[in-house]
Amino acid sequence: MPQQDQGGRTPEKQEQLDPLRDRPEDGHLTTNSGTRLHDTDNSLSAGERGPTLMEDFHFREKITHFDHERIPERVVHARGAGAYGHFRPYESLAEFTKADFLQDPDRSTPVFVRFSTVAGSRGSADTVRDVRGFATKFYTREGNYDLVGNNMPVFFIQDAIKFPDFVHAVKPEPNNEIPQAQSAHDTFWDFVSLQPESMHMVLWLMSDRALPRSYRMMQGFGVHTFRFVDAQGCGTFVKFHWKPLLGTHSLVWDECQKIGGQDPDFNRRDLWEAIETGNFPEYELGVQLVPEKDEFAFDFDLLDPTKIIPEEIVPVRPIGKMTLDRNPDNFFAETEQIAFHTAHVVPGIDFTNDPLLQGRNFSYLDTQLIRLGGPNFEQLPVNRPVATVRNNQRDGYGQQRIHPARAAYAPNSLSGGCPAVASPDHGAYLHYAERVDGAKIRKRSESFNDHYSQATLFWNSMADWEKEHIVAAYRFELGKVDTREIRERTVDRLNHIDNDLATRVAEGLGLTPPAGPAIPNHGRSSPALSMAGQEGLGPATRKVAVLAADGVSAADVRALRDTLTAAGVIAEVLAPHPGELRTADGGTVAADKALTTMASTLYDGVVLAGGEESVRTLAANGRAVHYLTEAFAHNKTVAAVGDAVELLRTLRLPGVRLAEDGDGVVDDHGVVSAGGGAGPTEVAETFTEALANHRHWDREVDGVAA
Ligand code: HDD
Repeated sequence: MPQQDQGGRTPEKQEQLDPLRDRPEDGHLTTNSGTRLHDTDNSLSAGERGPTLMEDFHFREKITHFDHERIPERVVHARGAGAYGHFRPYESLAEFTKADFLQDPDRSTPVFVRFSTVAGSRGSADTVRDVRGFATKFYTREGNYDLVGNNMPVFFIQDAIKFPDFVHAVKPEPNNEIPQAQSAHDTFWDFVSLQPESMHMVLWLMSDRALPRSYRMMQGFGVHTFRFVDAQGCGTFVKFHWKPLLGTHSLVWDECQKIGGQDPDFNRRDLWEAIETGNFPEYELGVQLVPEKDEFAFDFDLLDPTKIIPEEIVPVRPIGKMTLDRNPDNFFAETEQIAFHTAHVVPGIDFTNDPLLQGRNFSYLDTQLIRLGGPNFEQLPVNRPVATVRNNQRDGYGQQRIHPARAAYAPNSLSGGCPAVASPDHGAYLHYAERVDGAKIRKRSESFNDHYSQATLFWNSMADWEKEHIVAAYRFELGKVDTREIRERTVDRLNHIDNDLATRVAEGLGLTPPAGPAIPNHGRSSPALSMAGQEGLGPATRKVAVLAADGVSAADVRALRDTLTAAGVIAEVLAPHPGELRTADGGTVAADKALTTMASTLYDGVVLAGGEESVRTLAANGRAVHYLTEAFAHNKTVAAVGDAVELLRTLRLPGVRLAEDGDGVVDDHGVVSAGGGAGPTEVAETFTEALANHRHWDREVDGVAA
């Protein structure tokens, strides 16, 4: 019998959490020891105007608890947002791994995913230029498996011992704690320009991958080469990929900076709202599989986390789908207290000797001890495995379990030898029997030495607009670097990747461009690295602003709402004021929000509804006009319906042809308009199609989107 997801409510984990959920509506206010209270507004005092009494146990308990509410934020990835969901494999992967959760397409496994930025502190903005964390906890029947990945497939350093150096360099500078959540400062660029192994990852960081439109539209990567192990103990190298079904899409830098002020919770809100409205984010899990015999078949080392395996060499095989369908009930209890650990593995999944992974396997357990206050963090509700936990580990801060057995040791006879170890046939984890032999040395393998070829591969694979954005990002970031030598050194590094890149960046910084390439460009590319063409399922769940004012055409608003909603697009009517709008035919329509509280940056497209009076009002409203010009400058889909086309015409959008009288629908570079030959529904339909392209990069807009 296939297991029911019950609307994706992941039954095992749900059942486990339910009894722990607070039900304030079920009773009276009490102290932590359960004594009922009759007043929580006034402290106990000696007389009406007298001092507060020490005896006031309620006051003391309430304030003491408050004083201790905070725990240390994560040393990296402090800002995040999470959700529950479930994962189901498409088919059995028994050929490669014995991992139980990858055997049966009829069985779904509960998951919790936490997305995050890396550098900023807990209260920083979502839309900063940064890597995004993509960490998934699978609550499998064999124990928790954590896939702790990022939205970029490589990393800054090759050995975990460099991680504190890297993080100290990217975090705010230690003297003045500036800047928050930004890599655009001297210490970051000082470090990376002296650490050529970071060049590939820095290029990803300067690309639009660092500015995701949504966590729902972001790829994820396990980064390291891991190992699948089958029932016979045979290994296969594996790299993990998450692919969002909505396609991979980004914001542009100008938007990011503005959204940082307009809605610092932009990505968090987007995830929350999508799940609340039933638009459950979906991701396909894919694997690149490499037989062990091919370990040395590549011109890079599989153990080097600054390298990808190009998809054209080893294709990504889709193996299952994850759906996120439930928001946490309490941010702190769940999203903040979830504890990921790369060494949370299950039988069938093992490590390789990637030195970054080896170090991570130490760091994640260690960090939870300080962050969550002791060794019992696995007992926090969100961390509890659905598999049974049984061992001789005892006591410690916050111990939740009552262990009745006298014997907390093995071997024992008092508890009949229990808990007894399991054999691999009964699900015990057996480390892959890799043969290891070597002298103790501190030395990086020579096979890790090529720091530039794959950076060049990435650069070569970019569309023109992606290259333009990368160049602009380097100019911005390095423009914020005060030390000239650091800027020069970085340009020199870039010249090892590509001469054109180095030249363009140097020119933007007023530096002398390099005379010629330091290394000739190898000319290879990998189309899978570009975001161009990664459209996904269509326009569904995109957000559109419909601009209107009193006197708007009711037919236009209706046609827009109906057509957009039918395509799964979220349409919001914005007007000079929220509430009811008078329509041209004497009726009313609802305005969802005020123009002033929103901005074009918070939408994927902007449409101007018709209606003579409404258009006249909006033409005189600088903010409304700004919605249109700004959305156009950010290469978004823009449209005008009926007589609103004339307002669009007055904006003289460069290089765009608008419909003339009598024309049908015209879509020119994502600007949609119609003359008398087409009605509002047809405009809305063409607009919806154009919206699915995400952006229209072929517009003649002078660098604003970069
Ligand atoms: Fe890490 C958190 C991803 C290298 C040490 N890391 C953390 C999170 C993600 C990653 C997604 C947030 C998890 C959550 O949402 O709670 N980290 C990566 C990736 C890496 C990587 C993809 C390289 C491939 N990390 C890395 C190294 C070290 C760490 C080399 C240390 C040697 N990472 C940590 C940490 C964190 C962490 C300090 C902070 C909070 C936590 O673990 O729970 O232990």
